[in-house]
Amino acid sequence: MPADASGNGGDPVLTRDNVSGTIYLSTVTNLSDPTISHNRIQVFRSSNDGATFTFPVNGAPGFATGDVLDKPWIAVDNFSGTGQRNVYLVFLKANSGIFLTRSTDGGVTWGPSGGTLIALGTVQGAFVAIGPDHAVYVFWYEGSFSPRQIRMRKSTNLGVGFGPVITVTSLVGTGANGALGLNGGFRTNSFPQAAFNPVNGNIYVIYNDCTANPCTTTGADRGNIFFRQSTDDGSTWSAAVKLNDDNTTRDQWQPALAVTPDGSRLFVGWYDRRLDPANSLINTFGVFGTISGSTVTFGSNFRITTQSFPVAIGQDPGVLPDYMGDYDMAVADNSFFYYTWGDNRGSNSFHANQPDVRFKKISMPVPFTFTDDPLTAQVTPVKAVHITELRDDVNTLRSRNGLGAFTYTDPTLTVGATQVKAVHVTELRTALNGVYDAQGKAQPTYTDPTITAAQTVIKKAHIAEIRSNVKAVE
Ligand SMILES: [Ca+2]
Ligand SMILES: [Ca+2]
Repeated sequence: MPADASGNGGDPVLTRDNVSGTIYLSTVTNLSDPTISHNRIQVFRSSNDGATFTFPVNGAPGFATGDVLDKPWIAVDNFSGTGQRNVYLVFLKANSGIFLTRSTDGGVTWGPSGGTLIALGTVQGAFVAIGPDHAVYVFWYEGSFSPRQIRMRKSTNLGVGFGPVITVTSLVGTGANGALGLNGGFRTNSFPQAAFNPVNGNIYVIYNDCTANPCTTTGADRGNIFFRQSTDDGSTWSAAVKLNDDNTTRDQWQPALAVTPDGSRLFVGWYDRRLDPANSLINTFGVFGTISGSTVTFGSNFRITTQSFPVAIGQDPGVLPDYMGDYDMAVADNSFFYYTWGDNRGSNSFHANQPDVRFKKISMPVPFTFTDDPLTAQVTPVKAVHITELRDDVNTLRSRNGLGAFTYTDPTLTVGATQVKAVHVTELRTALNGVYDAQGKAQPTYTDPTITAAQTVIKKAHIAEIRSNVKAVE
Protein backbone atom coordinates (compact mmCIF):
# COMPACT_ATOMS: atom_id res chain seq x y z
CA MET A 1 0.00 0.00 0.00
CA PRO A 2 1.30 3.49 -0.76
CA ALA A 3 1.32 4.61 2.86
CA ASP A 4 1.76 8.20 3.97
CA ALA A 5 3.35 9.14 7.29
CA SER A 6 0.31 7.78 9.16
CA GLY A 7 0.77 4.32 7.67
CA ASN A 8 -1.88 1.64 7.75
CA GLY A 9 -2.23 -0.37 10.89
CA GLY A 10 -4.85 -2.93 9.98
CA ASP A 11 -8.62 -3.15 10.51
CA PRO A 12 -9.04 -3.39 6.71
CA VAL A 13 -12.46 -3.18 5.09
CA LEU A 14 -13.13 -3.25 1.36
CA THR A 15 -16.13 -1.93 -0.55
CA ARG A 16 -16.74 -1.36 -4.24
CA ASP A 17 -18.59 1.27 -6.25
CA ASN A 18 -20.28 -0.92 -8.85
CA VAL A 19 -20.85 2.00 -11.25
CA SER A 20 -17.29 3.27 -11.50
CA GLY A 21 -15.56 0.10 -10.35
CA THR A 22 -13.65 2.04 -7.70
CA ILE A 23 -12.59 -0.09 -4.75
CA TYR A 24 -12.29 1.56 -1.36
CA LEU A 25 -10.12 0.26 1.46
CA SER A 26 -10.37 1.79 4.92
CA THR A 27 -7.77 1.13 7.63
CA VAL A 28 -6.65 2.61 10.90
CA THR A 29 -3.36 4.47 11.14
CA ASN A 30 -0.31 2.67 12.45
CA LEU A 31 -1.60 2.60 16.03
CA SER A 32 1.60 0.98 17.34
CA ASP A 33 3.66 4.04 16.34
CA PRO A 34 3.53 6.57 19.21
CA THR A 35 5.34 9.22 17.17
CA ILE A 36 2.42 9.89 14.81
CA SER A 37 -1.09 11.18 15.32
CA HIS A 38 -3.96 8.70 15.13
CA ASN A 39 -6.74 11.19 14.52
CA ARG A 40 -7.60 9.90 11.05
CA ILE A 41 -8.97 6.94 9.14
CA GLN A 42 -7.01 6.00 6.04
CA VAL A 43 -9.07 5.57 2.86
CA PHE A 44 -7.26 4.10 -0.12
CA ARG A 45 -8.84 3.83 -3.58
CA SER A 46 -8.17 1.60 -6.55
CA SER A 47 -9.46 2.17 -10.06
CA ASN A 48 -7.86 -0.96 -11.53
CA ASP A 49 -9.50 -3.76 -9.56
CA GLY A 50 -7.01 -3.57 -6.74
CA ALA A 51 -3.81 -3.80 -8.76
CA THR A 52 -2.71 -0.47 -7.30
CA PHE A 53 -4.10 1.92 -4.73
CA THR A 54 -3.87 5.68 -4.31
CA PHE A 55 -2.15 7.36 -1.42
CA PRO A 56 -4.68 7.47 1.41
CA VAL A 57 -6.96 10.39 2.10
CA ASN A 58 -8.29 11.10 5.57
CA GLY A 59 -11.85 9.79 5.77
CA ALA A 60 -12.37 11.40 9.18
CA PRO A 61 -11.24 15.04 9.04
CA GLY A 62 -11.65 17.51 11.88
CA PHE A 63 -10.51 15.44 14.86
CA ALA A 64 -8.00 16.76 17.40
CA THR A 65 -4.36 15.73 17.38
CA GLY A 66 -4.71 13.59 20.49
CA ASP A 67 -7.82 11.73 19.29
CA VAL A 68 -7.41 8.04 18.49
CA LEU A 69 -9.71 6.77 15.72
CA ASP A 70 -10.20 3.02 15.49
CA LYS A 71 -12.31 0.17 14.11
CA PRO A 72 -13.64 1.57 10.83
CA TRP A 73 -16.22 0.06 8.52
CA ILE A 74 -16.99 1.42 5.05
CA ALA A 75 -19.79 0.89 2.49
CA VAL A 76 -20.80 2.29 -0.89
CA ASP A 77 -24.44 2.90 -1.82
CA ASN A 78 -24.76 0.76 -4.95
CA PHE A 79 -28.51 1.17 -5.48
CA SER A 80 -29.70 3.27 -8.41
CA GLY A 81 -31.20 6.66 -7.65
CA THR A 82 -30.34 9.60 -5.43
CA GLY A 83 -27.54 8.62 -3.10
CA GLN A 84 -25.96 6.08 -5.41
CA ARG A 85 -22.16 6.10 -5.24
CA ASN A 86 -22.11 7.86 -1.85
CA VAL A 87 -19.54 6.29 0.45
CA TYR A 88 -20.18 6.00 4.20
CA LEU A 89 -17.53 5.46 6.86
CA VAL A 90 -18.08 4.69 10.55
CA PHE A 91 -15.45 4.43 13.26
CA LEU A 92 -14.76 4.74 16.96
CA LYS A 93 -13.17 7.74 18.62
CA ALA A 94 -11.52 6.10 21.61
CA ASN A 95 -13.01 6.98 25.00
CA SER A 96 -15.80 8.89 23.28
CA GLY A 97 -18.13 7.17 20.80
CA ILE A 98 -19.00 6.12 17.27
CA PHE A 99 -19.06 8.65 14.44
CA LEU A 100 -19.97 8.63 10.75
CA THR A 101 -18.60 10.51 7.78
CA ARG A 102 -19.49 10.31 4.11
CA SER A 103 -18.09 11.20 0.71
CA THR A 104 -20.28 12.35 -2.17
CA ASP A 105 -17.41 12.89 -4.61
CA GLY A 106 -15.98 9.44 -5.08
CA GLY A 107 -13.89 9.39 -1.94
CA VAL A 108 -11.88 12.55 -2.61
CA THR A 109 -13.30 14.55 0.30
CA TRP A 110 -15.10 13.46 3.47
CA GLY A 111 -17.29 15.14 6.03
CA PRO A 112 -18.70 16.60 8.10
CA SER A 113 -15.63 17.80 9.96
CA GLY A 114 -15.54 15.97 13.28
CA GLY A 115 -18.07 13.40 12.03
CA THR A 116 -21.75 12.86 12.81
CA LEU A 117 -22.24 11.43 16.29
CA ILE A 118 -23.98 8.04 16.32
CA ALA A 119 -23.47 6.75 19.88
CA LEU A 120 -21.53 7.79 22.98
CA GLY A 121 -20.21 5.61 25.77
CA THR A 122 -18.75 2.13 25.98
CA VAL A 123 -19.48 1.27 22.36
CA GLN A 124 -17.46 -0.55 19.68
CA GLY A 125 -17.70 -2.56 16.49
CA ALA A 126 -19.47 -0.02 14.28
CA PHE A 127 -20.85 -1.46 11.05
CA VAL A 128 -22.52 0.50 8.24
CA ALA A 129 -24.92 -0.94 5.67
CA ILE A 130 -27.01 0.73 2.98
CA GLY A 131 -30.60 -0.19 2.16
CA PRO A 132 -32.08 -0.36 -1.34
CA ASP A 133 -33.99 2.85 -0.47
CA HIS A 134 -30.61 4.54 0.26
CA ALA A 135 -31.24 4.60 3.99
CA VAL A 136 -27.98 4.42 5.95
CA TYR A 137 -27.91 2.01 8.89
CA VAL A 138 -25.24 1.98 11.58
CA PHE A 139 -25.04 -1.03 13.89
CA TRP A 140 -22.80 -1.37 16.94
CA TYR A 141 -22.02 -3.24 20.13
CA GLU A 142 -23.38 -1.39 23.15
CA GLY A 143 -21.36 -2.09 26.30
CA SER A 144 -22.71 0.73 28.49
CA PHE A 145 -25.71 -1.14 29.82
CA SER A 146 -26.71 -4.52 31.24
CA PRO A 147 -27.55 -6.65 29.45
CA ARG A 148 -25.16 -5.75 26.67
CA GLN A 149 -26.86 -5.12 23.33
CA ILE A 150 -26.46 -4.79 19.60
CA ARG A 151 -28.07 -1.54 18.56
CA MET A 152 -28.71 0.47 15.42
CA ARG A 153 -29.68 3.88 14.14
CA LYS A 154 -31.00 4.74 10.72
CA SER A 155 -30.70 7.77 8.45
CA THR A 156 -33.29 8.49 5.77
CA ASN A 157 -31.50 11.59 4.45
CA LEU A 158 -28.32 10.06 3.08
CA GLY A 159 -26.44 10.03 6.36
CA VAL A 160 -26.96 13.65 7.39
CA GLY A 161 -29.17 12.95 10.42
CA PHE A 162 -30.04 9.76 12.29
CA GLY A 163 -33.21 8.50 13.97
CA PRO A 164 -33.58 7.04 17.46
CA VAL A 165 -31.62 4.13 18.86
CA ILE A 166 -33.21 0.73 18.22
CA THR A 167 -32.16 -2.46 20.02
CA VAL A 168 -31.54 -5.37 17.66
CA THR A 169 -30.78 -7.90 20.39
CA SER A 170 -29.67 -8.24 23.96
CA LEU A 171 -26.60 -10.36 24.65
CA VAL A 172 -25.89 -12.88 27.38
CA GLY A 173 -22.13 -12.24 27.52
CA THR A 174 -20.72 -9.30 29.43
CA GLY A 175 -17.03 -9.51 28.51
CA ALA A 176 -15.25 -6.42 27.21
CA ASN A 177 -16.55 -5.77 23.67
CA GLY A 178 -18.54 -8.98 24.07
CA ALA A 179 -15.44 -11.15 24.49
CA LEU A 180 -16.34 -14.83 24.77
CA GLY A 181 -13.37 -15.92 26.90
CA LEU A 182 -12.37 -18.74 24.56
CA ASN A 183 -9.52 -21.21 25.11
CA GLY A 184 -6.16 -19.99 23.84
CA GLY A 185 -6.14 -16.42 25.09
CA PHE A 186 -6.98 -14.63 21.86
CA ARG A 187 -9.31 -11.67 21.59
CA THR A 188 -12.97 -12.11 20.65
CA ASN A 189 -15.94 -9.77 20.52
CA SER A 190 -19.69 -9.66 19.87
CA PHE A 191 -19.69 -7.13 17.05
CA PRO A 192 -22.49 -7.40 14.47
CA GLN A 193 -22.47 -7.70 10.71
CA ALA A 194 -25.53 -6.71 8.70
CA ALA A 195 -26.67 -7.06 5.10
CA PHE A 196 -29.72 -6.07 3.11
CA ASN A 197 -31.77 -8.19 0.81
CA PRO A 198 -31.41 -6.03 -2.32
CA VAL A 199 -34.77 -7.19 -3.67
CA ASN A 200 -37.19 -7.02 -0.75
CA GLY A 201 -35.27 -4.71 1.60
CA ASN A 202 -35.27 -7.10 4.56
CA ILE A 203 -32.27 -6.71 6.86
CA TYR A 204 -30.18 -9.56 8.27
CA VAL A 205 -27.92 -9.27 11.29
CA ILE A 206 -25.49 -11.91 12.59
CA TYR A 207 -23.44 -12.03 15.76
CA ASN A 208 -21.96 -14.45 18.27
CA ASP A 209 -22.89 -14.84 21.92
CA CYS A 210 -22.35 -17.27 24.77
CA THR A 211 -24.91 -19.13 26.88
CA ALA A 212 -24.00 -18.04 30.40
CA ASN A 213 -22.75 -15.00 32.27
CA PRO A 214 -19.83 -15.10 32.58
CA CYS A 215 -19.14 -16.92 29.32
CA THR A 216 -16.46 -18.96 31.07
CA THR A 217 -19.00 -20.60 33.40
CA THR A 218 -18.15 -24.31 33.67
CA GLY A 219 -20.12 -26.33 31.16
CA ALA A 220 -21.45 -23.31 29.28
CA ASP A 221 -21.25 -23.04 25.52
CA ARG A 222 -19.00 -20.02 25.10
CA GLY A 223 -19.85 -19.28 21.48
CA ASN A 224 -22.77 -19.76 19.10
CA ILE A 225 -23.74 -17.95 15.90
CA PHE A 226 -27.08 -16.16 15.75
CA PHE A 227 -29.19 -14.61 13.00
CA ARG A 228 -32.01 -12.08 13.21
CA GLN A 229 -34.11 -10.48 10.50
CA SER A 230 -36.09 -7.25 10.25
CA THR A 231 -38.89 -6.96 7.71
CA ASP A 232 -39.84 -3.40 8.71
CA ASP A 233 -36.72 -1.35 8.03
CA GLY A 234 -35.14 -2.19 11.36
CA SER A 235 -38.03 -1.16 13.63
CA THR A 236 -38.48 -4.70 14.98
CA TRP A 237 -36.36 -7.84 14.85
CA SER A 238 -37.19 -11.52 14.66
CA ALA A 239 -36.32 -14.05 17.32
CA ALA A 240 -32.72 -15.24 17.14
CA VAL A 241 -31.98 -18.30 15.01
CA LYS A 242 -28.93 -20.33 16.07
CA LEU A 243 -27.02 -21.14 12.89
CA ASN A 244 -24.46 -23.68 14.09
CA ASP A 245 -25.96 -27.18 14.03
CA ASP A 246 -23.19 -29.03 15.86
CA ASN A 247 -25.11 -30.00 19.02
CA THR A 248 -21.92 -29.66 21.05
CA THR A 249 -20.90 -27.03 23.59
CA ARG A 250 -17.78 -26.19 21.58
CA ASP A 251 -16.96 -22.73 20.27
CA GLN A 252 -18.32 -20.92 17.24
CA TRP A 253 -17.44 -17.28 16.79
CA GLN A 254 -16.91 -14.27 14.56
CA PRO A 255 -19.42 -14.71 11.73
CA ALA A 256 -19.33 -12.98 8.33
CA LEU A 257 -22.42 -12.49 6.15
CA ALA A 258 -23.23 -11.97 2.46
CA VAL A 259 -26.46 -11.86 0.41
CA THR A 260 -26.71 -12.52 -3.33
CA PRO A 261 -27.67 -9.56 -5.56
CA ASP A 262 -30.80 -11.43 -6.67
CA GLY A 263 -31.90 -11.72 -3.04
CA SER A 264 -32.38 -15.48 -3.19
CA ARG A 265 -29.53 -16.72 -1.01
CA LEU A 266 -27.36 -15.74 1.89
CA PHE A 267 -24.19 -17.20 3.36
CA VAL A 268 -22.69 -17.03 6.82
CA GLY A 269 -19.18 -18.27 7.63
CA TRP A 270 -17.47 -18.47 11.05
CA TYR A 271 -14.70 -20.04 13.14
CA ASP A 272 -15.68 -23.40 14.62
CA ARG A 273 -14.15 -25.89 17.08
CA ARG A 274 -16.77 -28.65 16.80
CA LEU A 275 -14.35 -31.21 15.36
CA ASP A 276 -11.97 -31.08 18.34
CA PRO A 277 -13.18 -32.73 21.56
CA ALA A 278 -10.63 -30.57 23.40
CA ASN A 279 -12.36 -27.46 22.00
CA SER A 280 -9.05 -26.10 20.77
CA LEU A 281 -8.31 -26.72 17.06
CA ILE A 282 -10.11 -24.39 14.70
CA ASN A 283 -11.89 -24.76 11.35
CA THR A 284 -14.14 -22.45 9.44
CA PHE A 285 -17.68 -23.57 8.76
CA GLY A 286 -20.51 -22.03 6.78
CA VAL A 287 -24.20 -22.30 6.04
CA PHE A 288 -26.42 -21.30 3.14
CA GLY A 289 -29.78 -19.64 3.66
CA THR A 290 -32.47 -19.94 0.99
CA ILE A 291 -34.65 -16.84 0.95
CA SER A 292 -38.32 -16.79 0.01
CA GLY A 293 -39.90 -13.49 0.96
CA SER A 294 -39.40 -13.14 4.69
CA THR A 295 -38.63 -16.83 5.21
CA VAL A 296 -34.97 -17.84 5.38
CA THR A 297 -34.38 -21.59 5.39
CA PHE A 298 -30.92 -22.69 6.45
CA GLY A 299 -29.20 -25.79 5.10
CA SER A 300 -26.70 -28.04 6.79
CA ASN A 301 -23.51 -26.46 8.15
CA PHE A 302 -20.53 -27.35 5.99
CA ARG A 303 -16.81 -27.40 6.68
CA ILE A 304 -14.86 -24.83 4.67
CA THR A 305 -11.28 -25.44 5.78
CA THR A 306 -9.49 -28.54 4.60
CA GLN A 307 -7.25 -28.64 7.66
CA SER A 308 -7.72 -27.73 11.32
CA PHE A 309 -5.37 -25.16 12.81
CA PRO A 310 -4.35 -24.09 16.32
CA VAL A 311 -4.38 -20.68 17.94
CA ALA A 312 -1.38 -18.55 16.90
CA ILE A 313 -0.97 -15.21 18.65
CA GLY A 314 1.72 -12.89 19.93
CA GLN A 315 4.09 -13.36 17.00
CA ASP A 316 4.18 -9.80 15.65
CA PRO A 317 5.42 -7.05 17.98
CA GLY A 318 3.49 -4.52 15.90
CA VAL A 319 0.17 -6.22 16.60
CA LEU A 320 -1.65 -6.59 19.91
CA PRO A 321 -0.50 -9.89 21.49
CA ASP A 322 -4.03 -11.29 21.81
CA TYR A 323 -5.11 -10.38 18.28
CA MET A 324 -6.15 -13.19 15.94
CA GLY A 325 -8.19 -13.16 12.77
CA ASP A 326 -10.51 -10.17 13.16
CA TYR A 327 -12.28 -8.50 10.27
CA ASP A 328 -13.45 -11.47 8.23
CA MET A 329 -15.70 -10.61 5.32
CA ALA A 330 -17.98 -12.38 2.85
CA VAL A 331 -19.41 -11.08 -0.42
CA ALA A 332 -21.55 -12.61 -3.15
CA ASP A 333 -22.57 -12.51 -6.76
CA ASN A 334 -25.41 -14.67 -8.02
CA SER A 335 -23.15 -17.68 -8.64
CA PHE A 336 -20.66 -17.69 -5.78
CA PHE A 337 -19.96 -16.59 -2.26
CA TYR A 338 -16.48 -15.31 -1.47
CA TYR A 339 -15.20 -15.70 2.08
CA THR A 340 -11.93 -14.75 3.77
CA TRP A 341 -10.61 -15.72 7.17
CA GLY A 342 -7.43 -15.83 9.25
CA ASP A 343 -5.84 -19.32 9.13
CA ASN A 344 -2.85 -20.64 11.06
CA ARG A 345 -2.24 -23.99 9.34
CA GLY A 346 0.96 -22.85 7.64
CA SER A 347 4.44 -22.64 9.11
CA ASN A 348 7.35 -20.33 8.45
CA SER A 349 10.99 -20.40 9.53
CA PHE A 350 10.08 -19.00 12.96
CA HIS A 351 6.81 -20.68 13.87
CA ALA A 352 5.23 -24.06 13.26
CA ASN A 353 1.93 -22.24 12.91
CA GLN A 354 1.55 -18.62 11.89
CA PRO A 355 -1.32 -16.53 10.57
CA ASP A 356 -2.21 -16.25 6.90
CA VAL A 357 -5.26 -14.88 5.15
CA ARG A 358 -7.18 -17.55 3.28
CA PHE A 359 -9.99 -17.27 0.79
CA LYS A 360 -12.58 -19.61 -0.67
CA LYS A 361 -14.89 -19.15 -3.63
CA ILE A 362 -17.97 -21.13 -2.64
CA SER A 363 -20.36 -22.41 -5.31
CA MET A 364 -24.02 -21.53 -4.91
CA PRO A 365 -25.97 -24.61 -3.89
CA VAL A 366 -28.30 -26.16 -6.44
CA PRO A 367 -31.00 -28.26 -4.73
CA PHE A 368 -30.49 -31.95 -5.39
CA THR A 369 -33.27 -33.66 -7.34
CA PHE A 370 -33.51 -37.31 -8.23
CA THR A 371 -34.74 -39.37 -11.15
CA ASP A 372 -37.72 -41.60 -10.26
CA ASP A 373 -38.40 -39.94 -6.93
CA PRO A 374 -39.70 -41.64 -4.90
CA LEU A 375 -38.50 -45.07 -5.83
CA THR A 376 -41.11 -47.79 -5.38
CA ALA A 377 -39.91 -51.10 -4.03
CA GLN A 378 -40.38 -53.99 -6.44
CA VAL A 379 -41.65 -51.60 -9.10
CA THR A 380 -38.84 -49.20 -9.98
CA PRO A 381 -35.71 -50.99 -11.10
CA VAL A 382 -32.43 -49.56 -9.80
CA LYS A 383 -30.86 -47.85 -12.78
CA ALA A 384 -27.46 -46.49 -13.71
CA VAL A 385 -28.79 -42.91 -13.53
CA HIS A 386 -29.71 -43.39 -9.89
CA ILE A 387 -26.07 -44.09 -9.15
CA THR A 388 -24.53 -41.48 -11.41
CA GLU A 389 -26.62 -38.61 -10.09
CA LEU A 390 -25.83 -39.56 -6.51
CA ARG A 391 -22.15 -39.68 -7.40
CA ASP A 392 -22.37 -36.12 -8.66
CA ASP A 393 -24.33 -34.97 -5.62
CA VAL A 394 -21.94 -36.61 -3.16
CA ASN A 395 -18.94 -35.11 -4.91
CA THR A 396 -20.63 -31.70 -4.81
CA LEU A 397 -21.05 -32.13 -1.07
CA ARG A 398 -17.47 -33.33 -0.73
CA SER A 399 -16.18 -30.25 -2.54
CA ARG A 400 -18.36 -27.94 -0.43
CA ASN A 401 -17.00 -29.59 2.72
CA GLY A 402 -13.33 -29.29 1.87
CA LEU A 403 -12.91 -32.89 0.64
CA GLY A 404 -11.50 -34.18 -2.62
CA ALA A 405 -13.70 -35.85 -5.23
CA PHE A 406 -14.27 -39.55 -4.61
CA THR A 407 -12.98 -41.91 -7.32
CA TYR A 408 -15.68 -44.40 -8.23
CA THR A 409 -15.50 -47.90 -9.73
CA ASP A 410 -16.79 -47.96 -13.32
CA PRO A 411 -16.50 -44.19 -13.67
CA THR A 412 -18.83 -44.26 -16.66
CA LEU A 413 -22.00 -46.17 -16.04
CA THR A 414 -23.81 -46.81 -19.29
CA VAL A 415 -27.56 -46.67 -19.11
CA GLY A 416 -28.99 -49.99 -20.22
CA ALA A 417 -25.56 -51.62 -20.28
CA THR A 418 -23.76 -51.40 -16.92
CA GLN A 419 -25.30 -53.48 -14.20
CA VAL A 420 -25.59 -51.71 -10.84
CA LYS A 421 -23.25 -53.54 -8.49
CA ALA A 422 -22.78 -53.75 -4.77
CA VAL A 423 -19.59 -51.73 -4.97
CA HIS A 424 -21.44 -48.84 -6.56
CA VAL A 425 -23.61 -48.57 -3.49
CA THR A 426 -20.95 -49.23 -0.88
CA GLU A 427 -18.60 -46.62 -2.24
CA LEU A 428 -21.38 -44.04 -2.33
CA ARG A 429 -21.86 -44.77 1.35
CA THR A 430 -18.13 -44.36 2.00
CA ALA A 431 -17.93 -41.14 0.02
CA LEU A 432 -20.97 -39.70 1.80
CA ASN A 433 -19.72 -40.79 5.23
CA GLY A 434 -16.74 -38.51 4.64
CA VAL A 435 -19.13 -35.56 4.39
CA TYR A 436 -20.74 -36.49 7.69
CA ASP A 437 -17.30 -36.74 9.28
CA ALA A 438 -16.34 -33.31 7.92
CA GLN A 439 -19.48 -31.77 9.36
CA GLY A 440 -18.90 -33.41 12.74
CA LYS A 441 -22.11 -35.41 12.47
CA ALA A 442 -22.70 -39.09 13.18
CA GLN A 443 -22.53 -41.25 10.07
CA PRO A 444 -25.89 -42.59 8.85
CA THR A 445 -26.91 -46.17 9.45
CA TYR A 446 -27.66 -48.19 6.34
CA THR A 447 -29.89 -51.08 5.39
CA ASP A 448 -27.77 -54.21 4.89
CA PRO A 449 -24.67 -52.62 6.42
CA THR A 450 -22.55 -55.17 4.63
CA ILE A 451 -23.45 -55.49 0.99
CA THR A 452 -21.84 -58.56 -0.49
CA ALA A 453 -20.92 -58.50 -4.14
CA ALA A 454 -22.79 -61.08 -6.19
CA GLN A 455 -24.97 -61.96 -3.20
CA THR A 456 -26.93 -58.94 -1.95
CA VAL A 457 -29.55 -57.70 -4.36
CA ILE A 458 -29.35 -53.92 -4.80
CA LYS A 459 -32.68 -52.68 -3.57
CA LYS A 460 -34.73 -49.54 -3.71
CA ALA A 461 -33.93 -48.97 -0.03
CA HIS A 462 -30.20 -48.78 -0.72
CA ILE A 463 -30.69 -45.91 -3.13
CA ALA A 464 -33.50 -44.15 -1.32
CA GLU A 465 -31.62 -43.95 1.95
CA ILE A 466 -28.53 -42.51 0.30
CA ARG A 467 -30.77 -39.90 -1.25
CA SER A 468 -32.27 -38.92 2.08
CA ASN A 469 -28.86 -38.92 3.71
CA VAL A 470 -27.58 -36.65 0.95
CA LYS A 471 -30.50 -34.27 1.48
CA ALA A 472 -29.87 -34.27 5.22
CA VAL A 473 -26.44 -32.67 4.81
CA GLU A 474 -27.27 -30.51 1.77
CA1 LIG B 1 -21.11 -23.45 20.43
CA1 LIG C 1 1.61 -15.37 7.31
